[in-house]
Formats: sequence, structure tokens, C-alpha cells
Amino acid sequence: MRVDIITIFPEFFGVLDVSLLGRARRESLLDLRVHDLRDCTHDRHRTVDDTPYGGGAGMVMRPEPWGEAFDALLPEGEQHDAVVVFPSPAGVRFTQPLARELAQVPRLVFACGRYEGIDARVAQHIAGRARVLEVSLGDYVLNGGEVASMAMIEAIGRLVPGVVGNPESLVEESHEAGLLEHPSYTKPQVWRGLEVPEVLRSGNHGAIAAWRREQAIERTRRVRPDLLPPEAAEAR
Ligand code: 6GU
Repeated sequence: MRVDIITIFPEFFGVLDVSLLGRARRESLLDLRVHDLRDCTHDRHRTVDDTPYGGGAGMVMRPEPWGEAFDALLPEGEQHDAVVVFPSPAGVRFTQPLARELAQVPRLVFACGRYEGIDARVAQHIAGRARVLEVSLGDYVLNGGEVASMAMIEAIGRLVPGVVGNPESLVEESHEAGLLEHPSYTKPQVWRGLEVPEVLRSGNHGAIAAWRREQAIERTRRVRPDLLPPEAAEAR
């Protein structure tokens, strides 16, 4: 999978060399390329923003540098098999199903806006060349799309075949079954007076599976009842 990131803060993305994604990059499972939007400016101050039409607080990113950046990545005149993601608190919610869907796409472009956003014509314009998605991590505000992009790239990247060594570890986690994950334990059997639940040491795989499912449902009901179908969430 190829992932392009357009940003005015390329240094944010240094962390993509670390850990699982770093290894995936070195093994060419993920081709991650970071582009400095300011390289697409032509004035002495490398200006990327301006005041909003209609007034109001803050600055808006001007369309011209974005146009040039996209021309280089997704040339005009063809339809690209790519998804362009605009991280934005005004976007659709990023979820595990969306991560799974985006892990199937051969090419992703993350357009990291800052300030009060990017001139709305940019997304409209690029929609003629690729699929465009405005995506939000949740109901809170970050200063820009960089941290949000990194979260999405990690969630998507780990679903690309080969990135996570043991694919079975992808199946049993929170959100994959629409439930939160059951609690996990390792040795020692007793730690500071706290004992590992007996059933997990029983060797009875049926009983263990049933216990884990019960725990997952109970935890989901307690902290995320919104994930359960209405009839299962009754005991809020
Ligand atoms: Cl994707 N971007 C920004 N700037 N803030 C956010 C977000 C994204 N998701 C939640 N808050």
C-alpha cells in the first residue's frame, strides 16, 4: 500500500519509522511518503494561509499550494484508484470498519489541514480525480490533521497483510466483533495479592471462551452501551 501525506509539519511523521509500522516500511509492505506543502508555494514567506472570506476568527489554507501538491501526486486527466482523506472534526467518524475498508485501497493520500481548515474548493476539485473522504477521529478538536492522520495510518496500516506478524491477533481485539475486548492476564498467578481468574487456568477451552465473551459483553455494557444493540444494552 502506498500512503502519501501532505503537511506543513513533515517532522511530525518521524514516528512512523518506529515500531510495527517502521518495520513494515523497511520491509516495503507500506510505502509511506511525506510531502511538505510549503514546497508548493512560490513567495518568499512560503505562505499557505489567508483570512476567511465572510470574516471570522482564524486563518484558512489557500487552495493553490494544495492544487500543486495534488497535481504532482494524482495528475489531472485520469481517475486514480486512490482515496484522499481530509482529517477534520467535521468529517464522518473513523471506525474499525472504515479502517478495514481503507486497508483494501492501493493508495491513500492524507491531506493535513491546519488553522480553521482548507479552502473548501480543494476537496471539491480533487473529487474529480479520486474518492474523497472527510474523516474525524471523534467529537473533540485537534490543532490539525497530523496527529489524526497518524492514528488513522496506524489503524489502517496494521490491517495490511503482513504488517502484524500473527494475523490471529487482529481477530480477537476490541471493536472487531463489535464488542470491547475481554481483560487479559499473564504470569505470575498471584501478584500483590491479586489472583488470575481461576477459569483461565482450568485448561477448559469452552469455559474460557464463554468467560471471555461474558466479560467482553459486561465491559461493553458498562463503558460503551452505545455499541450494543438496544435490546442488549437495556441495563444501562
Ligand atoms: Cl480528523 N482533525 C482535527 N483537526 N480534529 C479532530 C479530528 C481530526 N478528529 C477529531 N478531532
